[in-house]
Amino acid sequence: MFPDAGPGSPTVTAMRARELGRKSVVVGDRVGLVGDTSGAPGALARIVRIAERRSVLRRTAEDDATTAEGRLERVVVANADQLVIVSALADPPPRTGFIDRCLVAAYDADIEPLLCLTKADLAGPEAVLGYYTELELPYVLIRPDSDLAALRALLAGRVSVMVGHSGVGKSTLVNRLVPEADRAVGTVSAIGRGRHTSTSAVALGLPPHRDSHDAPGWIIDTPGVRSFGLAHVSAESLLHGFPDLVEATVDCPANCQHTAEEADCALDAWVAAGKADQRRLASYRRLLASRSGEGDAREPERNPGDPLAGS
Ligand SMILES: Nc1nc2c(ncn2[C@@H]2O[C@H](COP(=O)(O)OP(=O)(O)OP(=O)(O)O)[C@@H](O)[C@H]2O)c(=O)[nH]1
Ligand SMILES: [Mg+2]
Repeated sequence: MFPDAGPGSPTVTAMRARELGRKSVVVGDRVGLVGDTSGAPGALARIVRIAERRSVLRRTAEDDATTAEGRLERVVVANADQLVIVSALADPPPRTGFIDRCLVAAYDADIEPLLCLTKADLAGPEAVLGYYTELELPYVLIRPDSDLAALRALLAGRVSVMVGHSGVGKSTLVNRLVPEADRAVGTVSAIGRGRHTSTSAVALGLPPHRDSHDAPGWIIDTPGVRSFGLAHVSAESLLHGFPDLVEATVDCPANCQHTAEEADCALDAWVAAGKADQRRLASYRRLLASRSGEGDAREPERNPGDPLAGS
């Protein structure tokens, strides 16, 4: 009932059938259709079933699950294999706190992360990559004139979703990957904030990859987000976004909360011994704190040490 849309298959217009009740259909869902699926002009099909989701990428408006905003949970996309975390190296500046949040969301949803650093023509990647040295985080560097071979190879045959702040170049990249995509591209204002050019998530079929006989895969462009709320992720699961720290916690006392107030938390010794970056531990603890409403709600994804941090 959920066959793959092969190359050349028609684009079908479909409505959600009433029997789906309150279940909503999100980008990436595989659905069962009835009615006119010919794709002919004016043809309308109905979505009568949603297949079980292989993965669900969620985010909340805020981190604090005790507030109404915090509980407002959005499904970003279903069935993604790969989370492409798009961060510009300048204009707007990279925020490792934001990237850390995306990593938590990816590991929590069992989706593989890929760091995509755009605007490499404007600034070097050293500061960002230095922060992630301890992680085996795959990354690609993008500049306007770079050939996209490395990225294309990583996207081939998979469903990838791009997330990132507004103005980092997600739609620009999608247009390069899928020339007929024709996604609107914005200008970045002087203060480095885009104006949220894209307003909805759209999945686009990738062109076939020369080294792969699998289905070519999909890339999903999403609207820019200001922050990536994690109220839906338990305190325990937050740690999974920090594979460079997780090993240390086997030496923690039982029920250790890993906060700075825990006198015997093994994470401090781990960092002191040079096994992980102190800034990563600080970022993890900042996430822990923001769950209980103690964090800085204004700029939740800014870490000290980021360009412009503290300004
Ligand atoms: N210098 C430089 N500019 C780039 C690069 N990639 C994108 N841009 C510019 O950045 C601006 C924003 O690009 P978009 O593709 O609209 O950004 P977006 O991430 O889709 O933004 P939203 O849709 O608002 O989330 C445009 O003016 C692009 O031309 C790059 O690699 N280098
Ligand atoms: Mg866009």
